[in-house]
Amino acid sequence: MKDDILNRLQFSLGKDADHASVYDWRMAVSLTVRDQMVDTWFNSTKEAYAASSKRVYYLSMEFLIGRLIEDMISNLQLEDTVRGALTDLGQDFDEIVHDEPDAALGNGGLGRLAACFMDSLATLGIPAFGYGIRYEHGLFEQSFAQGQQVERPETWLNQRHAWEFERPEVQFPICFGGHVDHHDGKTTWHPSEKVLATAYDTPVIGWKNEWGNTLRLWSAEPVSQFDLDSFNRGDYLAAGRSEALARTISRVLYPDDTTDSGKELRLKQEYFFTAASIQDLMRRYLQDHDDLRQLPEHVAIQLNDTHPAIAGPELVRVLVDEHGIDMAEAIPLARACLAYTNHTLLPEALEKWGEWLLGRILPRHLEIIRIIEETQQREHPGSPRILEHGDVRMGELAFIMAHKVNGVSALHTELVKETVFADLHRIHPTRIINQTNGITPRRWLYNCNPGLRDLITDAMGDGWVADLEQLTALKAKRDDAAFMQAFQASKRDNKAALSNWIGQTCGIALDPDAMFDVQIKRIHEYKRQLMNLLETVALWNDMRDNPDHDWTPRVKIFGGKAAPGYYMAKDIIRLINDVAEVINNDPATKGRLKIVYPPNYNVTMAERLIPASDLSEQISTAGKEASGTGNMKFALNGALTIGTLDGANVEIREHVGSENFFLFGLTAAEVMERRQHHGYARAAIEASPRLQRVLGQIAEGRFAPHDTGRYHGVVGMLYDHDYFLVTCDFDSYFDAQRRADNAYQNADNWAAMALMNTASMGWFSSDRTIKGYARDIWNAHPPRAAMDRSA
Ligand code: 26V
Repeated sequence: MKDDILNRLQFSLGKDADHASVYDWRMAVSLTVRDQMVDTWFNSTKEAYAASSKRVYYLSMEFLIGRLIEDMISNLQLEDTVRGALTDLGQDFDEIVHDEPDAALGNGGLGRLAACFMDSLATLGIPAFGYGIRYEHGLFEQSFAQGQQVERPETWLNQRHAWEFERPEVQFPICFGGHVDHHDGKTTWHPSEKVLATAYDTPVIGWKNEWGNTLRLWSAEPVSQFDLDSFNRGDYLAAGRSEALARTISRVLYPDDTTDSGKELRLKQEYFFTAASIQDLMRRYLQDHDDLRQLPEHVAIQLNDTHPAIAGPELVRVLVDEHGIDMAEAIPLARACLAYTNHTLLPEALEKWGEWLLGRILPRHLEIIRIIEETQQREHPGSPRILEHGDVRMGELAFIMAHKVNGVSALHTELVKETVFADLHRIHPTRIINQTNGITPRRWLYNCNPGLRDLITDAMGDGWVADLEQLTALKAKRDDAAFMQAFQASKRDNKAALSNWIGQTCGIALDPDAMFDVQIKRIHEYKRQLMNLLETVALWNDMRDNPDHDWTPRVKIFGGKAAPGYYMAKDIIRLINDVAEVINNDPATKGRLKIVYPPNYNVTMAERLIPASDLSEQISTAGKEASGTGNMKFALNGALTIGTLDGANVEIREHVGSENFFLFGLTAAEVMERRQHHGYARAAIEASPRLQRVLGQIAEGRFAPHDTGRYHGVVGMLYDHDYFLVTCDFDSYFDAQRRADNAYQNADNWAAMALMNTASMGWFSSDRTIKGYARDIWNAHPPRAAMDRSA
C-alpha cells in the first residue's frame, strides 16, 4: 500500500513526498484505493453479462453522495492497511479524509436515498446502474451574514474528482426543439439543437468488495467545440457561444425543492440525462439481444420521482420511431420496464410543464404524450388526464406509464392512494405499493460512529453490517452493566468531539453533558423548525421565571438550507440566529440553554452531528413528510425521537416501542379535520398563554431590538393561516419536551431507551428496502448464489 501510494504520488500527481500537499496525498490514496476496486468491478460486469441478468437502472436527477473515501476504504476492508501506510509515511489519515469535498449533487432526502440505494444494490450483488447528472456545481454553499442566509456557488469540481473515470467514448447526442414530419407512415423528428452527453463512471463497490456496480453521471458538451466559421469571420464571441450554451445543461443543480417553477433549463436537464440513459441501456441490451419484445425481462427502469418521467414517452419514441414497433405495442412494452417512486404529496412540488414549453423543446414527445393520453382514455374512460389546463402533469404521466408506483412509507403510500392518485388508484388498484425507505448502515453507523461500531462488533462480530436485523441481539445487553457503561461512554465521546468542533467553528462552548437536541434537514414550513424555536423561547421564559428549578440543560442544534427564493424559510433562519444571539448571551440561563446553527449543513455535517445526538426532532405536520430518512439515522445511532405520527416515524415507533419515543401532535386525519375549522390558529394561540407570550415577544422585537418589525410577517402568518398547524401542536409538543427532560434526568434509563432504539432499527436498512424493490417491482436477482444470502 505504501509503495502504491508513493507511486501514485510520483506518476499520477507528479509530486515527491517531500513536496506533496494534503490534496496530493489524498489524491494518491484515493487513486490507489480506486485501483483496488477495478477487479471486482470488471468481474461483476462480466458475470452480469454471462448470466444475461436483468439490470436495474435507477434514474435520479440527484445523487447526494457526500465524501466517498471512507465508504470506499471500509467496503474494501482496507482501513487498517491505509491507516498503517499513511502513519508510516508520516501522514494523518483523518486530515486526508477531511480534505475531500462533499459531493452535494442533491437537495435532500430524495438525493441521499438514491446514494444509499447504490450502496445497497452493490452490497446485495444486484446488477445495477445509477444514472444522473454530473453537475459542475452542487447545492450552493450557505453562510450567515447578520443571521441571514447567503448563498455561494459550490465548486467541488475545481479539484479533480478522484473516484470517477471519464468515458469519452461513451457519448450520445441529445436533441431539442425543431419540428416533426409524418411521411408514408414514418415519423421523423428534425431537431434544431443538439448537445452531447458524455459519461463519467464511478464504481460503487459493495460491502466486503464482493460486487461492483456503476454510478454513471452525464456531462453536457457541445457537438462541436468551436464554431470555426464564426471564428474565421472574426466573430470570436459567437465562436464559443453554442459551446457555452451546451455546457449550461449540466452546470448547476436546481436548489429549489419546494416549488415547481417550470424552468426551461430544468426540463432540458431532465430530458438530457433521461435520454442519454435510455440510449445507453438500449445499446447495452442490443449488444446481446435482438428481440425488443423481451426488453422487460432484462431491463428495469426506476424513476426517482417524476424528474425522469419523460422516460416513458422517450422509450416509446425510440421503440416506435427508431425500431419500427407499433405504437399500440410500444406503450405496454415501455410500461413493463418502468416504475415510479413518489416522494411528495405537497401540491406545489408536483411537477407540471406548460404544454407549449414542452412542445417547443420536445415536439415529438408531446405528440406521444397525446397518444398515451388517448390510449388511456380509450381503455379507461374518465381516467384522470395527463394534459389539463394547458399543462402536462408529470405525476399522471409517470403513473400511467409505470407498471408499479410506490410510496416511501406505509402512511405516505396510503395517502398517495387516498389523495394525489385516488382516481388512478381506483382504475389500477394493484399498481400502487409501499416500499418504506431505508438507510445504508455502512455510512450511517459503521463509518460515522466508530465508537458504537466497535462496541457492537466486539459484542457480536461484524455480521450486522450486511444484516442489520442482527442488532436485535443487543436488547439482551440492557442488563449488562459494563456494556451499558461503554454504550454511554461512546455517546459521551461523540458529544465531546462535537463540542470541540462547534467551539472551533461557531465559537460557542457547549457542555457535553447537556441534552443535545438536533433538527437537521432542509428548512421548510411543514418541517416546523419554527415550532422548535418557539418551544425554545418558551423554555427560556420558564427557566428565567423559575431559576431554582432543576432544569435539564439543553443544547438546541439546527442545521439546514433554505431554497434561495423561499422567503418564509429564510425569515425562519434569521429568527433562529437572532434568538440564539439573545439566549446564548443571557447570564440567567447560562449553562442551561444554548442554540447553535452551524452553517452549510451537508452530508459530512450529518455524519458529525447524528452520532452525537440525544434527541432527534421529527416534528413535521402529520401527513406532510413522505418518509424522512434522517429520522432513521438518528434512531440507529441511539438518539430518541420526539415526533409526530408522520412518514416513517410511525413505523420507527412501532419497531422501537412507544415507550422509547416521545410522541405528540395531531394525526394526519385530525390535521385534515382541523383545517376545516375557520380560525383554528387564532383559537389555538388564545388557548395557550405560553405560546401567546412567545409570539408577543417576537412581535414586539425582543430578538431584533433595532428592527422591531422584522418578524411581523412570521407572527402574522401564524395568526392568520398557519397552514402547517404550528399553533395547534405547540402545547402538545411542549409537554412532550418536558417528558424528554424528565427522562434525561435518569441517565441509566435514558441509555436503556437509546439502546432499544439502536437494537430495533435493523429493519430500516436500505438493504431491506432494496430487497423489496427487487422482489415486488423489478424481479431482479443477484447472479451470484449470493441470492441465498440475501433471500
Ligand atoms: C422536488 C422538486 C420540485 C420541482 C423542482 C425541483 C425539485 C427538486 C427536488 C424535489 C424533491 C422533493 C421530494 C423529496 O425530496 N422528498 C423527500 O424524499 C425523501 C426520500 O423518499 C423522503 O424521506 C422525504 O420525506 C421527502 O420529503
